[in-house]
Amino acid sequence: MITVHSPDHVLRAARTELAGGRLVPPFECPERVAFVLDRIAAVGLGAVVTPEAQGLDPVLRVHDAGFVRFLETAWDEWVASGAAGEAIPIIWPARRMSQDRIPRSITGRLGHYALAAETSISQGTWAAARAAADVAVGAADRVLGGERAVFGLCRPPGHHAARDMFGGYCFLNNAAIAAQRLRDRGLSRVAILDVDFHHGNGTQDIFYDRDDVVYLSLHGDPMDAFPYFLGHADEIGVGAGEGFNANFPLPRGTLWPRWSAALAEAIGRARRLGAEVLVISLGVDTFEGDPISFFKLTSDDFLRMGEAIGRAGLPTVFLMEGGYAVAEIGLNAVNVLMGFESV
Ligand code: SP5
Ligand code: ZN
Repeated sequence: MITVHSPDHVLRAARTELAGGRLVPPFECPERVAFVLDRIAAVGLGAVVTPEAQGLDPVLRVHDAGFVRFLETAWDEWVASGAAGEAIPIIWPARRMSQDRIPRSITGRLGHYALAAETSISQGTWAAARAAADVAVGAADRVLGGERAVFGLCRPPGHHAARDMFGGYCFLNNAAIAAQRLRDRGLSRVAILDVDFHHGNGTQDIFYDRDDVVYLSLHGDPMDAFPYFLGHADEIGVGAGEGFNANFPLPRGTLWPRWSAALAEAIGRARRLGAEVLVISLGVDTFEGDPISFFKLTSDDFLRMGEAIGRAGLPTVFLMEGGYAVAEIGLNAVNVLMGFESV
C-alpha cells in the first residue's frame, strides 16, 4: 500500500495543551508520525510519496472562507497582540450570546472559531494543516486513479474540525476534504467510517444534511468522552441526509467483541446505502494503552480491524486521525493496513 506523507507536518509543534488545569506538552506531537513511518519501513508496507500542493480550492469545498482566513492569520495576530504564550481561546459565544457578529479582536475570534480550549494555535500550525489537507487529497486522487487502497498519513488530524470550527487537535477536516474530492471527481456516494476513539463531530456536522456522503462512527459515549456535545445514537441526519448518519457510542472498557459487532453493523450500513468508496478516519486511540481514551483494543485487534474493513470489498482511503500511545502508534496503525492487505 502506498503512503502519502508530508514532511511539513513537523511545522505543527505546539508547546502547550491545556489539560487537567495545566499547560502540558501536547499529546498530539510530531513523534507520532515518526513512529508510523518507522513501522511502515520495518514491515515494507510500500512506497512513501509526498503529495502535490493543491492550493486552497479543495479546502474551500468544505470549509468557510472566513474560518480559513482566520486560521491563516491567527498566529501573526496573536503575536502582534503582545501575547507571550500560544493562542488559546478563553471565551465562547455560549447560550443566548451572539454568534452573528464575528469580533475584531483576536481573542474574540479565537472564541468564535474554537470548539475547545485544549488545542493551542502555534507558529507553523496553518502550514502543517494545509500540508495534511494536501496529503488527504493526494491519497484520494490515487484511489481515484485505480489503487485499491492508499494511506494518507495526515497530521494534524481533522475529524473534530467543522466547516468553521477548530479544536480537538484538528484544524482542517482531512476526511471531509478527501470525501468531497471523491465526489467532485465523479463518485456518487462516499462513506466515511470513523474508527477513532472520539466522535468526529466536525465530519458529522459537515455532511449532516447530505445523502451523498454517509458518516458512520464508533466512539466513546459522549456522555463520558470528548467531544461531549455530539455523537449520540439518535443523531441520524436531517433533511436529505436523514438515515445517512449513524453513531455507535460505546461504554468505558469496550473490548474487541463489542467493538467489532458495531463495526460489522457500520460496514453493513455503508454497503446497504450504496457506498462506492470508503474513507477511514483511522484513529488508533481505541488502544488499551492510550493515555486519554477508555477502550481496550489490543495491537492484534487492529489486524482484525483491517481484515474486517478489507472484507467490505470497496476502494479505501485511510487517513490518520488520533492515537496517543506514541510508542505503539506505528504498530497499531500499520496493523490495520496490513490486516486490510491480507484480505
Ligand atoms: C483527533 C483526536 O483524537 N482528538 C482528541 C482530542 C481530545 N482532546 C481532549 C482530551 C482531554 C485529555 N485530557 C487528559 C486526560 C489525561 N488522563
Ligand atoms: Zn481521537
